[in-house]
Amino acid sequence: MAGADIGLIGLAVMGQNLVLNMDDHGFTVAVYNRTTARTTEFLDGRAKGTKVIGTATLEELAASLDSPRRIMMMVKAGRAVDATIGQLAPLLDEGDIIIDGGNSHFEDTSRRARELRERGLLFVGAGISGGEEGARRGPSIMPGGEKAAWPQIEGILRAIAAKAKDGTPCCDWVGPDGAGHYTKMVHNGIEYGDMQVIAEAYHLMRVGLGMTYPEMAGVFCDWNEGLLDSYLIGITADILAHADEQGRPTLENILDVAGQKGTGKWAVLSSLDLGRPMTLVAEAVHSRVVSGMRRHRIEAAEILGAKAGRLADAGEGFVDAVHDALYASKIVSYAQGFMLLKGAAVEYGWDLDYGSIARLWREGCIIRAAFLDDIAAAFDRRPDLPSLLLDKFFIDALGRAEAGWRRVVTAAVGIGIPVPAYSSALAFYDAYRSERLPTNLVSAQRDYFGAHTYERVDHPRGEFFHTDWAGTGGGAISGSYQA
Ligand code: 2AM
Repeated sequence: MAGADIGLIGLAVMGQNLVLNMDDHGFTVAVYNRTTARTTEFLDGRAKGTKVIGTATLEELAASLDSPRRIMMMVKAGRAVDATIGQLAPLLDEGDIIIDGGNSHFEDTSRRARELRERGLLFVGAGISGGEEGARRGPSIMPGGEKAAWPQIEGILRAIAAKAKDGTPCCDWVGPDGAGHYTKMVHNGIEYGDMQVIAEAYHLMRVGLGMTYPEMAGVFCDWNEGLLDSYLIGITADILAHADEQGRPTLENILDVAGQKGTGKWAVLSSLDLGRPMTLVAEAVHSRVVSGMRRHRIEAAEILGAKAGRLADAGEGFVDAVHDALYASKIVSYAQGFMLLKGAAVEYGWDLDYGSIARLWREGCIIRAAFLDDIAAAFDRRPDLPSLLLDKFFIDALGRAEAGWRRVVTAAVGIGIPVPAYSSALAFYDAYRSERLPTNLVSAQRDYFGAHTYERVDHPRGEFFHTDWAGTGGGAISGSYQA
């Protein structure tokens, strides 16, 4: 029964939608699911009338595929991926390709690529973003791993991917090992940040300015026509405009507790591991954590008194200032995201093309935005750009936004509206461009209590000094000078 172009394992909604998307593009897909009833249901239901081939065993799936076999897995991240690979690999031949399209941790992907390479199989970890709708109509796809697989899978993956306005598929080879899943993880972290900067704007408008829902929806509609043009701003306008059966804003019915699946947290953990600042995304993750402490918040509001008040002196142009605060914070967040990618490239020896990564996110995924063209252009101008904050376009953009950004953070602090993303982004911006930070004191403290030594402003880097701070002597560090 040879002849299928690709096999797909795992028929939850994402898997089903990718199969239908591949079928739309003329590919014959053989499918398998651990629970056969789900396969039957799919074939009799959504896949009825398509060319999709059902298989009841992995042996049958392997037998249905042309050589080299191409098999995409869309199973639950974690143990299920290893279990499936364990059963599948013995049924495959040298040069066959396994693509993990799930939300696997990049370190797992790197390990699996290594293990399968030893068995002569080509493993690809592909980050896929865009949710169920993206999977069906065209997601952003970030494949990485065994590059020898790319020519064999490029045609299918680029066909099913979203297309940017210029027609380019939002799918390109990212890099070796877990680079594809890493990029997806950074995407998800940035997504957390984008959502938080929007939530802060909503908070300021609703509480600080006392705006109505239709007014706020109008603002987001306007913003979506300009620099902030993006999927998340667009859906926020829709959400704010939505009314329930009684005509009340639907958003007012929704509990202020936001869940998370963990990829934002992974990005922040990696940023800490690699020593790269990802402060805005960290604030976004923490904001969700704080949102989950609802009982505490209710009790604290009673005991401590809710603080958030109305902006008395919002004055002219405050909404425009919120726009600028959001935009500037978003620039900082993306600058941090790309710094993290650079950190990973150094740490893991990946040669990443940052302009290309920005282009992958232009359509299909949750963070899709006009803004990504500006980022791609910045890396085109200078591929080794140390930070987006040093590109002319963003220097000018931040320069224009800065006054409004400071005004909003100051006002929010004044009336007790938390703006952790705007304020941490501003703190980062100010620290990043400070030639002299107060960290000389931190170094002195470390040397005082732990004889950790310090470097001096008037000596070359790499020379270490120690001071006998308390005049008690001792504590000399070998290889360091006594100063
Ligand atoms: P199931 O329908 O048999 O549960 C998302 O949960 C997808 O991952 C489903 O297709 C699910 O199959 C599959 N899945 C979860 N755990 C699995 C495992 N240990 N082995 C194989 N498939 C698994």
